[in-house]
Amino acid sequence: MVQDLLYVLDAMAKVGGWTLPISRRQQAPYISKTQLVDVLEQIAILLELSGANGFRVRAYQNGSRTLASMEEDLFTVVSENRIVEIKGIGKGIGGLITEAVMHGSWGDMKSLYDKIPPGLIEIVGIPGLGPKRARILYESLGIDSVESLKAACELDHVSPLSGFGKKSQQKYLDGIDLLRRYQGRTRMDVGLLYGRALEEKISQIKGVEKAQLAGSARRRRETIGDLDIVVSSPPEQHENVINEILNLPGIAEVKGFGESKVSLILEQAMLSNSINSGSIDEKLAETLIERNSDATIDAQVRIVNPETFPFTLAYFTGSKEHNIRMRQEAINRGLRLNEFGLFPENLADGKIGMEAAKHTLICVDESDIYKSLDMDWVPPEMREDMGEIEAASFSKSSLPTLVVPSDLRGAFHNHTIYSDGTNTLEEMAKAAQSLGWEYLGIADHSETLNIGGRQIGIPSEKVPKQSEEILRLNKIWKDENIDFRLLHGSECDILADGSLDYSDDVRNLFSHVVGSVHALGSWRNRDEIENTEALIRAIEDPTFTILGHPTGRILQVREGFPIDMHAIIRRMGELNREGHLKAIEINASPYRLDLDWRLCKFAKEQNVPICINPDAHDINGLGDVWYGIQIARKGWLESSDILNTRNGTEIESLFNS
Ligand code: DGT
Ligand code: CA
Ligand code: ZN
Repeated sequence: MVQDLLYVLDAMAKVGGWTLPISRRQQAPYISKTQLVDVLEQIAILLELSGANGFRVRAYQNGSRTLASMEEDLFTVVSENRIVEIKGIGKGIGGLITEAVMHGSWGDMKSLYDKIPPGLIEIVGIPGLGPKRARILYESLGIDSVESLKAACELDHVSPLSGFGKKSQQKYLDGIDLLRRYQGRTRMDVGLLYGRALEEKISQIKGVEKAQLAGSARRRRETIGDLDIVVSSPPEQHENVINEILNLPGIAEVKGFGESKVSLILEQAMLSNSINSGSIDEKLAETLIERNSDATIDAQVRIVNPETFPFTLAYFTGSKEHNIRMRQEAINRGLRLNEFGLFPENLADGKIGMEAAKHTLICVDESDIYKSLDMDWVPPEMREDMGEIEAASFSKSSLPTLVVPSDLRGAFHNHTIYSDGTNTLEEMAKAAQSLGWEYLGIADHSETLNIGGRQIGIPSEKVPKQSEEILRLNKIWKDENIDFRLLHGSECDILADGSLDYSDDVRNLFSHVVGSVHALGSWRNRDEIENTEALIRAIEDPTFTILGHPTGRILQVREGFPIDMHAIIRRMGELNREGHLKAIEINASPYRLDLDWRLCKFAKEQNVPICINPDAHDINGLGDVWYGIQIARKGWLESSDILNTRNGTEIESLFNS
């Protein structure tokens, strides 16, 4: 079952359906065994969806399975023309494999891939719903997406079909539900959007003194399970406040409520006409609404008396691990700490909840709680029991002063219409200036990057044109005494063997090179050691400046490739100590947030500078740095640990040296 779900999730992840792998290799074998195993399996499903006969479908299923269990090296077998001698691989499939391995092409398979609606691929794999049934649903009811399947089941259109019935229909609904729950967590940007909307709506209710987001959202985890909101209100208002909350717009379902707690499922309408602060949020809300996303998120709301609020807020902010340490600190001082207060042991005896709360030591805010335990207030992002308890204690008082968004003076990794961006150099520059930045690093894609056969990267011969345009713009600003410059960098592909795209001469034209892996296929099919060696090779190149989105992960969609990130950071540290500038980026796109926050402290200890890069593909994308800052804070970083807090002149001279 989990296998089924993973399979669907993976299929759904590939927005727009499946695509045939494109080789990035310069010579055979162009396509790896793992890639072929996947493709053959996909072809079997696509054939079944398109109504091909069962014999053909099974041939591809068998082919995939046979290949997966083949012990001999595929390239050797293919080169020696022995592939059709393998039991389970016929002439047709043998030919397909040979063509893919030796030439990297797929015959006429592309038309099969193009023919099937992506939504149809998504519904295959919902428990009990294979390609055969998906095809019947498509032909008889026009069902071509998870959404349309859900609607059809709810309207009872599926059960009358011959061979389906009420039981199957319910099973699909349960399956869709399970799928959503399994996907379960929500990206930080979307979670915060819902969280802030609810926070604001509750704050405006009469009788509410304060409503504040707690939980993983307040700790700025990269994904959020459910929202936790703590509400402060005088006791005589609680009943009314709860009623008002239950009547807010945008609630898909009330899962339960009591005297001090409401458990909700929020839906998209929560975002409509919510008074949101900041343009990033509004943009995202619009996009979600445009896509008519039926994403929902759970929210737990706790209503407490004003004097209890700081304790409840601290408790539900977590993390659980941090709370456990805090409780121990309390015990060490003869105190008891929970969501209702901080009690001297003897006073709290035998009393629970609000009854016990009467006996608490008084704390007007969170910092009072920490102070009572001889500690500095710990910023919520750091409450993960990763050393903050020790650093906060009065005996050390060594918590870092965390970086804030206004510390940034520019960024190094952004795209324009020269590659896959949608704004011009000038438009991007204007947007950066309006953020108060002193520089904007342009790093369009490099030559080899193509998606679906379309070249995305800038061909070598067009690089000088971009240089000239940047020089021209920089001169204008200089003449006008405006402290702003574009930095002409490149997001240069790191090829599978660790070499960098473009010739040395071309790469030397750039002010900085953001080296990134994009052809994930071969990196994900290799082991950690090979990948680590290849990446280190890339980093050692004299033109290499910044490691872009280090693992290539897309949150909740795909894992990054296997890599020993500690080894990478260690090597970068050595190179920095030898006088080279080798920085690592926190890709601030909320889809990536890569480098992971858990590795930031290590990078800092190794003296590897961090860049917070929005990887913007349009002017609005620049705002993503905010998410990068949250992650940097979560990783204990201070302004001085971050390269793009330096001023424009400093950066210019650093990149020139
Ligand atoms: P999430 O929702 O999975 O993204 O993560 P959190 O951290 O929001 O966790 P959640 O919603 O289960 O609970 C919110 C906070 O409540 C959690 O961070 C710490 C506190 N908490 C929950 N359960 C426990 C517990 O069993 N022990 C302690 N000490 N604290 C807990
Ligand atoms: Ca939570
Ligand atoms: Zn990239």
